[in-house]
Amino acid sequence: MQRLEFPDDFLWGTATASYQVEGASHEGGRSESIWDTFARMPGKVYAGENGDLACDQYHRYGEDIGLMAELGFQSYRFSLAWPRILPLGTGPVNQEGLAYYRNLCEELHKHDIKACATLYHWDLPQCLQDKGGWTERFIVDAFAEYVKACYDGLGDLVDQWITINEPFCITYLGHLWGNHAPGFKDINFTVKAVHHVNLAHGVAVKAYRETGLKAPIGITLNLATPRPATNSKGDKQAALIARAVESEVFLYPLLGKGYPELAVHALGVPFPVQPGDLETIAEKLDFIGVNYYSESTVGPDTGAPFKYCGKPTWHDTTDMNWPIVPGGLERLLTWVHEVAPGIPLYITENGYARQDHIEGDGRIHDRERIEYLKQHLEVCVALIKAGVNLKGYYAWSFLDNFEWAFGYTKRFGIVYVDYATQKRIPKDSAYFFRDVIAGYAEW
Ligand code: IFM
Repeated sequence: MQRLEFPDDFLWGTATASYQVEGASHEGGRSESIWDTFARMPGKVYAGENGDLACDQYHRYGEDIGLMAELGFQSYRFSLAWPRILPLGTGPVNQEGLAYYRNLCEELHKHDIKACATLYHWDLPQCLQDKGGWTERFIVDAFAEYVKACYDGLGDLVDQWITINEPFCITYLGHLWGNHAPGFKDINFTVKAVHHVNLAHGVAVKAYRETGLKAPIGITLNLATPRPATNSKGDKQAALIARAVESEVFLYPLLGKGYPELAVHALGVPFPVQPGDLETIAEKLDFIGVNYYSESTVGPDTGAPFKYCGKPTWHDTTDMNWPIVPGGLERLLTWVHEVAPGIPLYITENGYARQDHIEGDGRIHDRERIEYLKQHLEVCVALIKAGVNLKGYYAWSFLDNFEWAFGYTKRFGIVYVDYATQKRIPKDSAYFFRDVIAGYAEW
């Protein structure tokens, strides 16, 4: 018999993000974000889908939170939409937007669920993008103004703050590969965006400390420690470059280690660092959130932009085509634990995309997702035993939702959403979590 045993104070949560679930994109005084714009561009999002309605959580948060409570979740990680709180990007606060999040937090507390708010999960106000967005330094001051409005308006209700979700996606997917908003393909933009996102995080933490609020504040990184295909020198070097370019450019400055030489060399463009920036980025963190889904395998490629490329592997894949590698979570968190000793860690996302269908009995028997979750939770238990300071786990996602460029085709939820009716149906994996959280997880 296998048994999942977690410390009593381990925090069990589930996560979503504003543009992916809220809908009400033209209600409550919200202005347009870069994802509204991007979704309208032909060919950018599957079948021209968008987040206008999404899961309609804006109107259904009561029902959603009730369901979270029935399943026993202790924390809900959601994100605040910048265009809902400061529709002009900076300047006047939209009280209706703030009220929505105050109501959401109060509803969570009514059910004894903590509110974990991510300040930025990719929905930049379009009016700020029109001035250059993350590629221009003014964005850091704009972000400072926005986060201040959030601390002032919600500081008494938020139990855990996350400054920014997945800087890698904001910068590389949005500014280099072009498959996320704003859709650029420019290495100069990318390198500037990396530095401005890092700096915005630091400024947000600094401003938070000045408020005197006490809830913990951290960041969520989708770190990757790609593995070398073989033990050859070339493959090992490719893996080191990949880790430097994809992860260390975010993690190292946070830890006061500056930008790694290997990445600066591979990117070929200097970071626009000004005096004092590196100190600001390294403001003390209360925790690091790590999102983990998969691990890639790499080798050298002289023709590729950063001289490495992905290699095929034998692993089964999810509906995202992402290899299922639970051992990668162990390698990744062991590395983070080594470079950031003592800092509490949370898995702020982990999950499985699957072609779910309502079956004859009206339920969703998502066995593969449960298998994936079991394997990753077993790794968490092993990591904690090995001394890694892992304090909690957030399942991605609570609901099926708008999966960015894939539209609604990819279902990550532990709760199924029938988009035609907005009916929520907990999948078997939701009941699996209920059992794990209640301490019954054995098989
Ligand atoms: O849906 C996304 C989420 O917004 C950020 N992390 C990865 C998830 C799955 O792709």
